Amino acid sequence: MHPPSRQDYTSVSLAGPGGGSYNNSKQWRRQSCWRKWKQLSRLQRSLILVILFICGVASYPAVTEHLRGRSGGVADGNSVLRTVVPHMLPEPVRQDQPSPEHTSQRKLSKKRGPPALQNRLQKKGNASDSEDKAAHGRKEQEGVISWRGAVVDTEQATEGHRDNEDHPAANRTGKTSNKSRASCLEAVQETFLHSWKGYKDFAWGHDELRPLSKSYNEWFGLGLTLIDSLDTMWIMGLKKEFEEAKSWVATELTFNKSVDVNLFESTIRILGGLLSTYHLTGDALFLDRAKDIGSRLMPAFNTPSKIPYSDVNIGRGTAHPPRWTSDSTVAEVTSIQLEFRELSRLTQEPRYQAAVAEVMKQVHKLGGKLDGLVPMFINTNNGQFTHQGIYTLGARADSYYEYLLKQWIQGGRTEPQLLEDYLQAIEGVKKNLLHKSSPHGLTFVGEISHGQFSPKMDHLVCFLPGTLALGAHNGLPADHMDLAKELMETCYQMYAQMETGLSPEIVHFNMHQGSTRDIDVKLADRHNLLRPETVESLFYLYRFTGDRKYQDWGCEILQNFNKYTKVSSGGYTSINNVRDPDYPSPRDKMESFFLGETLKYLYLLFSDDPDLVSLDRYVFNTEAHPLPVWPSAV
Ligand code: DMJ
Repeated sequence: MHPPSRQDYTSVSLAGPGGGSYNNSKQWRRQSCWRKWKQLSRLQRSLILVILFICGVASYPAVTEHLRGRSGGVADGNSVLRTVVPHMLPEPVRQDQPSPEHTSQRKLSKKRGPPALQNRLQKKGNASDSEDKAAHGRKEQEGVISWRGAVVDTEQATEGHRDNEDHPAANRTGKTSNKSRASCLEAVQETFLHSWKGYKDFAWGHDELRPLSKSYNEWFGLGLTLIDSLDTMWIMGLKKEFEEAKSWVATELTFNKSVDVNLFESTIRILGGLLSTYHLTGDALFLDRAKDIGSRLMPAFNTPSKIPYSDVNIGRGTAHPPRWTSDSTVAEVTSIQLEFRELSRLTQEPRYQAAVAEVMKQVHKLGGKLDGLVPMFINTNNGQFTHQGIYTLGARADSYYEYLLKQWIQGGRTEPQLLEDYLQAIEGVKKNLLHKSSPHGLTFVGEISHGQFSPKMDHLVCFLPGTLALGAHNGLPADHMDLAKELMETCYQMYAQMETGLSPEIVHFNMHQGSTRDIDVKLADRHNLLRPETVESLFYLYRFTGDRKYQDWGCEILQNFNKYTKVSSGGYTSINNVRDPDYPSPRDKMESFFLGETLKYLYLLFSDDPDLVSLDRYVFNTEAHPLPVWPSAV
């Protein structure tokens, strides 16, 4: 890593071509000016010099910003001169000017990939560049405001293409040209390959890459990033990389080791990743491995209440709660169902499905909910909610809501209890957690803490627009889609209003009149872990509305990941400070979900092919691994 103070500087020559040759009239004008200057008193000359100096200083930041190619100021109007990005985080590839790497990658992408997926990379939208520009121009005249160069309509989300109309890519409200969008698709594949290079060079077979120290981090010791990435590579058509990873799974991966794993994390990443790769490839290797890890996780359910423990030793077949408590996290015990239900269907062994269905049954019956909203902890001895009083759609509760809807969809919309709980919870969100910020009226989902509303929203909550849109697509009330669009705008603003264009982990919304900005970020919450939730929702919203602005927003986010989190030797890193573009302070960790989720959703967002993992045939688990909607249901 280069020291933070190390900076690159651009030298700018102001002398234009032919600037040195003057004709006679120019010379005369210069002489006459000089005469007039000499006629002024000393006081007059000093005054003019002072005025010129002040003008020069005042215009300096704007000039340097312009020279450095930034459009628009930072969200808070802070005019502090920003210097260049630290050397270890290179500039992104510009969308409209593919680099040589870009071009070679384009060639690469044509050659690679399973036959059925190959030509999907070439597909582009229907709208012409000029049509896009015209649409954008119209939009600007209709009274939109611009934050950090992003076009935002504060009144209403753009009326997009509706579900069931001809082609989802028909709407052209976005401001990016089709050519730029096509290069976003290539750029996301390139981003994946750069991440993979880092992982392969410095962390192969280990859990997570530490890209700055060119080493790795072990969590479970099960090749987490590799397994999380399998289906992403398949979907992107990266056949060579996929085959290398597959041979590691075939020859190196073993679950027969005494290691404690977290039930939820290993279910969504490992079991989910193996099952989805099995479905996409049809290769029995992945099903074998899925059965192995699935059966090794089962001891977690041997608890007095049948609410599973958080941790399992997959080698010894023992399970336990965390050292300090006998509680499990509600989101964790209720977000393993899609995977275990699918494992039962494939193996014809009912025990997996029975175990996770029991959890849902108990949680369904429990008291202590607030209009369908659940607390964050549940006790593994007595099966009751504990630490009650906090209701959030963020950490520790988030995917409970997601899995209510997705299980209902997975099973062919035949389990009314799941739907009832989901619908009730969304009403609970509307009644208790939904508010608007000041001054721009962004709709956000806050939290209830012991009866008090808190305008705090985790980035994790940004899964909700996508989930609401998925529900509406499956016949749930149309106002779910309206809310999805409003929240999508908010999640995008959580990126666009930060100086790096990347969202912090947690934001606080201002609600009092007279606020000058909608979003505040506490010092401890300024980090970005390369999380997927916003781009996940952009993918759903684009698929269901065809509104190009969602692709544009995703493109912008991808560019900023490349600008502020890319490590030149390979890989991307989470950062500590999204508010400091000069030194975002890298954390030296690339989470497996960056490859498993973030880049997969971005790729699907840009792909424009609704059949590439169709949302009518697949349901994504909470780690972005697509599992089939059960056949009898389609
Ligand atoms: C992922 O592991 C999953 O999406 C999970 O549901 C939430 N946290 C991370 C990504 O942010």
